[in-house]
Amino acid sequence: MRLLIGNKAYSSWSMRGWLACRQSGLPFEEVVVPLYDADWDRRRQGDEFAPSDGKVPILWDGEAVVWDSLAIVDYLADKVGQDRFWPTDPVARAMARSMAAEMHASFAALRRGHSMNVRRSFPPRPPSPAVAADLTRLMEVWAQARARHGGAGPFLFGDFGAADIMYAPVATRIVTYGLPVARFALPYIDAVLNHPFVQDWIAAAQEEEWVIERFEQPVA
Ligand SMILES: N[C@@H](CCC(=O)N[C@@H](CS)C(=O)NCC(=O)O)C(=O)O
Repeated sequence: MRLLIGNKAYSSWSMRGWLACRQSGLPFEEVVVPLYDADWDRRRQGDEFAPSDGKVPILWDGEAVVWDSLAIVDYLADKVGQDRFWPTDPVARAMARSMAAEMHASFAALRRGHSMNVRRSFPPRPPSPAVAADLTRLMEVWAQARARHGGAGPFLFGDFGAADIMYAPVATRIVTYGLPVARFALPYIDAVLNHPFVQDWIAAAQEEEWVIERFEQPVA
């Protein structure tokens, strides 16, 4: 398998696709392309991007091409077994799938206002009302997953899985921007940031030389 991703410092959707590949346990080759550089528009017209929407991550597996983080999770779960990605209990699995879908579709203010930057931390500032509303919703879903299905493990559904993969770049943003979260969330964020796959991603990001200025600014 070959995974095309953007800068590890900034590309949150790439991080999800890459974590999913690591979670699959399958070998894969990663190809990191610098987002939004002078070649970006030309590169995304090329064969390695077809037939995607010109965004990363994109997973190639023989003839199969999968161009969306959540679709990559689905594809890999089909390939290696759903239980590696989702809780086995159907009630917990229903919630995990819903939470992954909600992350994929929502939290727009939080995502747009606070770009991922796993290399930086900025002095905390009070969040805008829209970001505060996203954080309230985030705490609701995290609290429910932890309380109802967290069990003995530190992750949303006990063991590390697809829901944690989808929320991992939110955990890094909370730290980067010092966003206010409920106390119960702190050990969860810690567990995500200390997960070996997440640690590998962040370590590789430190080695990147590309800098995109607009992602290096604290929130206005
Ligand atoms: N829905 C896609 C979103 C992918 C996405 O927006 N990727 C960003 C990088 S994090 C990208 O490639 N942006 C390039 C562009 O918009 O030109 C997914 O979940 O994979």
